[in-house]
Amino acid sequence: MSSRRRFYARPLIATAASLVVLTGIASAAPAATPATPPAATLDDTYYQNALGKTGTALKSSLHTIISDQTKLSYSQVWDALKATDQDPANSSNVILLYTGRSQSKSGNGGDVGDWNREHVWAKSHGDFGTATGPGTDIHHLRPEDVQVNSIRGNKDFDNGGSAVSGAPGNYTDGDSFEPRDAVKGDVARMILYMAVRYEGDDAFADLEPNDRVSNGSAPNIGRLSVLKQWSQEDPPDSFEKNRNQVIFDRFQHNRNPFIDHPEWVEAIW
Ligand SMILES: [Ca+2]
Ligand SMILES: [Ca+2]
Ligand SMILES: [Ca+2]
Repeated sequence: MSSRRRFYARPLIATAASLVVLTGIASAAPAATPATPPAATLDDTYYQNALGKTGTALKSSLHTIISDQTKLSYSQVWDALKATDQDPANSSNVILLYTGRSQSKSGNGGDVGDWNREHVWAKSHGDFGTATGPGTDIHHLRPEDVQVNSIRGNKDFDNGGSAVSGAPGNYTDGDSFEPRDAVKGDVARMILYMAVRYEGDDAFADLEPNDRVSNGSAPNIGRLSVLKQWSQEDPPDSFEKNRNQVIFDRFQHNRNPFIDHPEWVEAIW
């Protein structure tokens, strides 16, 4: 028994010794390490046709790139938002856009205290409703408290107003809504994504930002100058970037270019 153990032990010791020697050789001669090909970046692949462009040429190129997507039904949006907006600190919850509240994924619905599906590009601006299309595009759909969603309504975005009850840091007046600082840039980049994605070449209106409030049912959302400022002040963070990646990997297979390249806001507008 003891001789067998020695028999099997010897090769193990020899192997360990060889590894030490090999490690020494590998570190002395880097060429011996198998070469890892550099990972292709999004610029090499997804955005390659947009690079180097600006203005309307960039917008047109991005429109073509991001229009290649899977489209969800409005009922599929519920489950998608449970993944895209999951609380990084609690996988049972989602984070609500304006309130910032972490709330149970299962607390969705239409009653007071529930969360529902906020259209950041208000669906009456261009009257696209909840048919599969802009109304179900989760790049601009976010979980929000039912009552706060109702207070935002279809208002354009601008600075100013009175504090919104139940949503610290948000303000509103008769014609506009100002989200809390942490999501100001997110809101801007969602609006600008919609402007590039929807150009009137499908069954829906050409959505475009302008510098007004009170756009009503026109396919416009303001105010562009304020949204540009918000995008600068609140650059993409890990939550927003992760959300873009989850949409790309698991749901729509398209991206929000302004999260990947915030400088393209100024390059187009
Ligand atoms: Ca206002
Ligand atoms: Ca943010
Ligand atoms: Ca457009």
